[in-house]
Amino acid sequence: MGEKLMNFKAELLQKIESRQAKVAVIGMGYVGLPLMVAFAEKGFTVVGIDIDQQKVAMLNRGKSYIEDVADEVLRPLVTAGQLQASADYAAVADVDAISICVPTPLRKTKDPDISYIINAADNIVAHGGVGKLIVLESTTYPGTTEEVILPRLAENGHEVGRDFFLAFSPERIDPGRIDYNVWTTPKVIGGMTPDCLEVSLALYRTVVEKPVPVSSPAAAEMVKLLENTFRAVNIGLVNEVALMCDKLGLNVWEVVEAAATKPYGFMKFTPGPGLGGHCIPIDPHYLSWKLKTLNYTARFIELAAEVNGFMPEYVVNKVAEALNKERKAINGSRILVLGVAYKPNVSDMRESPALDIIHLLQARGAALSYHDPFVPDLAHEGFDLQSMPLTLDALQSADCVVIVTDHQAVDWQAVAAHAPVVVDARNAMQGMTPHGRVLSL
Ligand code: SAJ
Repeated sequence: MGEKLMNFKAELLQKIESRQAKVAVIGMGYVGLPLMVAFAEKGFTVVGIDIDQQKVAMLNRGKSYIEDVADEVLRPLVTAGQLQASADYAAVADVDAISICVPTPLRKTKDPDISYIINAADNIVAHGGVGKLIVLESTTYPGTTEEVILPRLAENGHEVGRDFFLAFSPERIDPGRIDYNVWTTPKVIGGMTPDCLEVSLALYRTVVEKPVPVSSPAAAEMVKLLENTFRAVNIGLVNEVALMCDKLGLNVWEVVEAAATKPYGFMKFTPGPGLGGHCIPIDPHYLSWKLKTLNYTARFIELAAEVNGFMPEYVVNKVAEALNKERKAINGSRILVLGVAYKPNVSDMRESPALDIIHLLQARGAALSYHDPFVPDLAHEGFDLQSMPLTLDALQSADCVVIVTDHQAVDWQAVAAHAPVVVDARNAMQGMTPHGRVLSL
């Protein structure tokens, strides 16, 4: 090993060991902010970089904008000068390690949009990306680190593992989860070279109880996609079981609950109105897109997307069926959508199936309203609604209440007691004594 590498690596390991290393986190969202706090709490000096000036200003005032990070945690770290934020990439110039936690959305064409990752890499290079450890955390297709990031960092003859270290480590931050945090969630890490792996393990070992080394960044990229594709495919399976139970005249909720009594070899997933969120509906398409470039069709991913994508229409068909039993049509009926966030007890609307359901009902002429304690306003292409209070009158005057997201905060007893017709896409009426007609998935 060359003299230069020996010094660079030894120096970086020493800085990490002594907590003298300065860490930059690019992307101060639900992944980046908790990671910044974790490093700062361990004694590192941390700078967050984000294009959102509001996030930068709030963080520098010790104010959190992420539900999982309390002001009381943030403020002392900012006051102590251990944590700061900047909208200027120049801040990466004098740091020793950089974690990239920027979004990886899909384009309208369902193709990966890695422009945020590329922008981060180009800015790191522009501000002297050499002599640092760079770890990509954003979920992306296998090969991104090696095929997209590495060439940019290796410009001007810089060599990975000698002039800079490069690794991939998928984020596993689950907003709202309290049983696991940054320290207790094992973290997979794949380095471009053995020295890259050694240095990234040394850094992450300070904030993660169980780092999990794998053989390459591509393996680490694939691990994350397996994790979330596993969910999308199993949710697709249980949604298809719901469609099969409907044909068989069986109660899918009873079937799932009974299957879940199997103490081994089964993992419970529940049917629902479709697949929402910023991870599960998106990540598998990164994998299927990459495999398409290798002339391989990821059949399970595509089939799960088809089944999950049909569920909003299936729910609307159930609404039509329920109203038909009352000799009513959707057209002109007052329909109250109950819960619009993408999953219970969160305010996040990204990819929420409620949006599809509302569009479909609107297209069939429904007089729409909604209630969601976490979502006061809902402005989307073609509609601009406000959450209405869940009063007795709102329940009694609706021709049909559609339960799309079963937030714990909702008074489900009142819904059962006063709603004349309910379509229940979440089994929220389980155990209730409904006053009116209830159609479940
Ligand atoms: N859903 C179902 N049936 C299920 C589970 C989920 O219809 O049995 C629906 C949800 O309503 C939602 C969508 O699928 O619309 C996704 O739900 P999710 O429970 O997978 O929650 P997410 O999207 O917040 O996924 C995150 C992921 N976390 C990370 O990527 C770090 C995922 O890996 C976690 O497993 C998941 O949280 C979790 O378990 O909460």
